[in-house]
Amino acid sequence: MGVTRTQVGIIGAGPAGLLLAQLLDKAGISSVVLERRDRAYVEGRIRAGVLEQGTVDLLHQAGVGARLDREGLIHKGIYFSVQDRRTQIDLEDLTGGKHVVVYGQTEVTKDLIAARFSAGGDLRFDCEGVAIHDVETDRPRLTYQSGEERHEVQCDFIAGCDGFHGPSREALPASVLNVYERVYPFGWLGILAEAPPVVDELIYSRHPRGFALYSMRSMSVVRHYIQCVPDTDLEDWPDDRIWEELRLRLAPEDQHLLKTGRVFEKSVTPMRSFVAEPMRFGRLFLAGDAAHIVPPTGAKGLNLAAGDVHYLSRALISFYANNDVAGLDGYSQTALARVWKAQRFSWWMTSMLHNFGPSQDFDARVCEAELAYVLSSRAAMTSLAENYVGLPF
Ligand code: FAS
Ligand code: PHB
Repeated sequence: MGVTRTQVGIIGAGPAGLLLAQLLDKAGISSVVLERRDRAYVEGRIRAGVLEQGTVDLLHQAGVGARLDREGLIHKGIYFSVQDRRTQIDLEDLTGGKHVVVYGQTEVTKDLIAARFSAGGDLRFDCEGVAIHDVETDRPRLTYQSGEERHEVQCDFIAGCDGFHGPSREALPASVLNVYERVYPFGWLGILAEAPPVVDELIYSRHPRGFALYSMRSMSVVRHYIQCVPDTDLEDWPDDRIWEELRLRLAPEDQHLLKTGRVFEKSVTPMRSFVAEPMRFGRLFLAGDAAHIVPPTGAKGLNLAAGDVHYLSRALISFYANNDVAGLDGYSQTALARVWKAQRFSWWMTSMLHNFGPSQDFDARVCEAELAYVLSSRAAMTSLAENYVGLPF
């Protein structure tokens, strides 16, 4: 059995686990990151695209802001397309100068992995059967299998950054764990394609045919989504049908702006709102999708993971520097306060912009009225803008 001793054992090499390891390393705190999949899989996953300023700042603190500054696209606003009219929500004007940066999560992950290795970080891929032990003691452990060999990581703390399907949330006893969930009656069919964006910023479209989002990864690669049934079979959606649906869900005067191109990624994402409480049990701390999932309508998933890591890294640094446990003891409450605000915003954006089907006529009318009010009121648009650019940590 290979045994490693470290200060923080981290499960998962997604944005949460990698960013935590990098921030701890900058503070001289050792960690081991155990990732189930291989590096190519992790670096190949297509996910989020919009970074809040707080996330950008954290990536700079972690020493991975250079390519982000070079290649990230600063977006000063977003568009809503409703009832055949496109309206700009000027984020910078409404929030006193704040904006978002469009930079794919895939690139964030690649930058963080490269930084971990160049710092000599202990980042391990292909770790099978990661198991969590003794979190109610001051000597928690992780075990896993790699090929024929068993390994053990002895640590002071464990960070469960293993996403929605990982083992860490299950390590909380049923008597302690509270779960809050809402599953939506639709999903998003997303494509990545070699084509120019429709316009210079994102378009969120509420349309009788269903929601659509026109996003991008660069000025030559687009990331578009259409609302679809949750169990959509991609076989039913050849590229031409997707492009036609994307065209139809734009305002008539914008439809000619949609340029098609080679589709090189196609996937369906289910929609749910999910929170697990508490986010700490003994020496185990949950961060990111391991603790919460938001519908991507508010572009919050990746940014919430960064927010958790902000709080957890500060708490761990304060513990090792000053033997101060206040941050650790307050972590769950502090992180959840921000998680629930983002849950509310993501649920509100999702409810307002999606078509819930004929059985929801009253709700549909209320959502249409809500959207009409938002687009006619500076106060309402300001509230949307300050949530979209990210609430303060
Ligand atoms: P992640 O899921 O990214 O990472 C968890 C890691 O843990 C993975 O690498 C996994 O392989 C590993 N792991 C799991 N089980 C393990 C085990 N037993 N042992 C070791 N490792 C294990 N958010 C947005 O803001 N905008 C979007 O458009 C958007 N689109 C999304 C599309 C999809 C298909 C999905 C699934 C999510 C999307 N999200 C989006 C949310 C997404 O970006 C997450 O919020 C983000 O990946 C959270 O990062 P982590 O918490 O690190 O979890
Ligand atoms: C994306 O570009 O993937 C994206 C952008 C904004 C969202 C969701 C996804 O709200």
